[in-house]
Amino acid sequence: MALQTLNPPLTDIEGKLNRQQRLQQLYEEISVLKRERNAVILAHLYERLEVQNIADHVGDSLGLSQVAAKTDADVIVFCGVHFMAETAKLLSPQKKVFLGNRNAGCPMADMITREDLIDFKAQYPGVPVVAYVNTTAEVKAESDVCCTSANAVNVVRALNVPRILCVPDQHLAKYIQSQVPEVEVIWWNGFCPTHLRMLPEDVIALKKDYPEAMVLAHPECDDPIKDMADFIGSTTKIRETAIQSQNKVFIVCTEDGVRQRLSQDCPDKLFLTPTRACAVCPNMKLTRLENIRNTLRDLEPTEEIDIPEDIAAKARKTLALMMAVHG
Ligand code: CIZ
Ligand code: SF4
Repeated sequence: MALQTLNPPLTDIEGKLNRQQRLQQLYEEISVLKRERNAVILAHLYERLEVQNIADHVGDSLGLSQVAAKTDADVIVFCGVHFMAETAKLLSPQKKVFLGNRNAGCPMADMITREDLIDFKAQYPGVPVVAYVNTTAEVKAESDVCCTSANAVNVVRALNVPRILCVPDQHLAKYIQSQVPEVEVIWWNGFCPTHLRMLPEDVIALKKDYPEAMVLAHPECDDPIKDMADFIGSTTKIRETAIQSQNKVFIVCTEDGVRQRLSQDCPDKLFLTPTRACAVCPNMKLTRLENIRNTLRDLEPTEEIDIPEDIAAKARKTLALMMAVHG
């Protein structure tokens, strides 16, 4: 009996050592391949920590795509989901762009197709379309201007129009509406399944145990969570806010990668997650170090992100207009 209780910890330690050795070997293989290919690795804050830790840059999809465009890399490996790699390709048309794992898609981005948007626009002739960056290049190409969760409110204000169509996230749209009441926001009914798994009662329960905790929420969360938030913003803004804050306890209402990253960034602070179901985006966790190694090793031409030029040109315009109205 005593032996049985002693054995599992030993196996655990061996397992951890093996995993550490395997990760170390993959890190080395990736570093060599990265140099050979003159590649830059980008990781979204929702990615696994080991993926974030091998990346040259970590952040949100637009910020990462902008940073990569300024490098002289020949190859971009984007550890994130498909629309993010498309954004990187739009801003770096001369570079070869690959997803860390080609199967990583975003269910929210897939909730509106180009055809859906054409029909939506036909119902509201002349009303400009504001597309969240979480959209396919095809949907961006049918839109007037893009926005991120960080700049959405300012982009909409700068448009100075009475009505907008907002796609695909109804929750970001409702947030914009609350901040810019003078504009009528007509939204598409898309949503992020991961952000909607966070429940207000879990935030309330955590607040009972940690009344001093600061609540940080992503606009993709449902209204009751945002109503409780001390800060609402993009992943990058949430991270900056938590790092700079004097506060020691935070309830992080966004995908769990951000909480994990913050726990690594600030070991002296406590980061809690408000969900019993765990706010993990399965698509964001698809990329493993093996996938990055294989992508860099093979540079498989059929896996390259390829956007037809007529679509790319129109989609690029919507990103350019966003940057023009809001840096
Ligand atoms: O575009 C991004 O990076 C997303 C989806 C989230 C965020 O707020 O950074
Ligand atoms: Fe899409 Fe939500 Fe996953 Fe982000 S967290 S990639 S919006 S499903």
